[in-house]
Amino acid sequence: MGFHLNLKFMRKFIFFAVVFFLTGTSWSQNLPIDFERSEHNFSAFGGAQFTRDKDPLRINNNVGHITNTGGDIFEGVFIDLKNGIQLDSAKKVFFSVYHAEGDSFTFQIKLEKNTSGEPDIYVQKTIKNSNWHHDSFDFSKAKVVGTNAAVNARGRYMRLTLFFEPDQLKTGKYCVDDIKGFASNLPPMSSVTMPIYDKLVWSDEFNYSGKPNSEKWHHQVIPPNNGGWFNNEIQHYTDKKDNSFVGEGSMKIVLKKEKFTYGNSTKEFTSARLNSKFAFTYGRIDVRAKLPSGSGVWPAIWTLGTNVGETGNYWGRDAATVGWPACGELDIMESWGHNPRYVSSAVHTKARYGGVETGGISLPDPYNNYHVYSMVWSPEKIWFLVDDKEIHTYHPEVRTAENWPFAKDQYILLNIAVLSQVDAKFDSSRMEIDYVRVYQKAITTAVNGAPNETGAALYPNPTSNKLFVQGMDRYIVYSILDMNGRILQSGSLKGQADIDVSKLAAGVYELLLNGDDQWVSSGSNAIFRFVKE
Ligand SMILES: [Ca+2]
Ligand SMILES: [Ca+2]
Repeated sequence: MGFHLNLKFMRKFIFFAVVFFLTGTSWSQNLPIDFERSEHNFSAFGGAQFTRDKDPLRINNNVGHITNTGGDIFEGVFIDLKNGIQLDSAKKVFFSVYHAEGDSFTFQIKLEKNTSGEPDIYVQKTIKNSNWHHDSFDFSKAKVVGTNAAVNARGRYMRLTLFFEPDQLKTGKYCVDDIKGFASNLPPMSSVTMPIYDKLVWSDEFNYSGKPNSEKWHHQVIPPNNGGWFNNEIQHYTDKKDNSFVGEGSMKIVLKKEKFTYGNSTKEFTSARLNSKFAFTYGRIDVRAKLPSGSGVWPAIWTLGTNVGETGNYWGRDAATVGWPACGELDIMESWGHNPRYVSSAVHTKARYGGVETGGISLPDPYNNYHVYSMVWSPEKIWFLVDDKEIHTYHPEVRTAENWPFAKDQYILLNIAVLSQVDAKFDSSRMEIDYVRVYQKAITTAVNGAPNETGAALYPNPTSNKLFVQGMDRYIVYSILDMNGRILQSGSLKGQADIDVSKLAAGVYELLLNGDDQWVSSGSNAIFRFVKE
């Protein structure tokens, strides 16, 4: 729901997303890439061609041959790495390149995490050698694709893309060999599976009549931006029953054409914006709703950090410590009337200067039919679902204060905004919400040595130095969280593993095990609560 993004940047972002959607996934394998094995096979896009063939200068050596056909300014080749390049301690990626025509050329290596949440990065330079040129790129001085901002890259990158003469329509023949870097020894990202949150902790079924239950909902009516709202919205929000009421099993939020004055500010439309008086960290939220329609009409089901300093919201009174987007914003469902029937989900954080990570789906008729809009929010990854179908995920590999403000409470917002392109004949439209349900995990209190339903066992409990985890035969990722959901320690385990907890202060903690379905039969995570003495 947040603020509008830079469209130019977004276009470039969309372009890359489309390219990779069309070209699919190449064969996964590991560094170094020396083209001596058949799996060292890149996928070409944008008109480029790739073959694995003989070195033009040295017999008995195979190299990658890339031909630019001049078909697109972003023609290139990419490969998906099985374990990725890790840029935490070692920051350099080594390579050899060769230009058949012998002219100088610009060479770029772009790295992507293949998970949303962090920008793609690149390093490039102009190379003048006519022979093989052996060099390295320092990714501590990488640039962000789209903004060209400098960044000291960290974490694991899974996709490696090569551009010769990027941003230019140029034909040419190039060779590449011996791409080396620090291969990650972490287990593949796919081992993080969706947790099952199945204990209902808060809900409103709207099985009553009248105003929304004031024990559960707060009306946000004070316009925080000089008498108005952000994003050039042209409504006031009210707590009038005309704009929000409950009956026949659902809550209605009604956007109306109606002159309304708040303070000195008069607007032509009224609507409602509700804040939940309940906030939570991690869990699943399901909202079953029918949407309003019309050009310029902008309904949203979303969450914000309770620490957002915004005048008039329910939580701002006590908890405001940061602004937007540092508080974090999770858009479970947004829809814009100018793009009918399309619903999308997005994540806003400080990491992309408030920019968004987004994904969506077109529904046949979200106006007359109920759909369930859901978010599953775990300590590592967030899934957005429509009718249980995944439409977007957010999974930064290295979570920082900038890209992951999501280890703190968020509260729920339900509203309809309206933008100036609304039809002159627009009269009113409404969102109907059948229910809002929040689920969290039923936590296993680990009994000393007794396996839980996933087959894992933890002992001793309480412990002073080490926790032994037994019962898995595959890599899993673990995190130790404090009771505020903050991750204090994480890593990967295999076999009869132990975790050093000697540095933790005495207290109660949770151990989260992100198994895969080879180990955790339900495909879910397991959470144990343990006591450090
Ligand atoms: Ca080779
Ligand atoms: Ca209901």
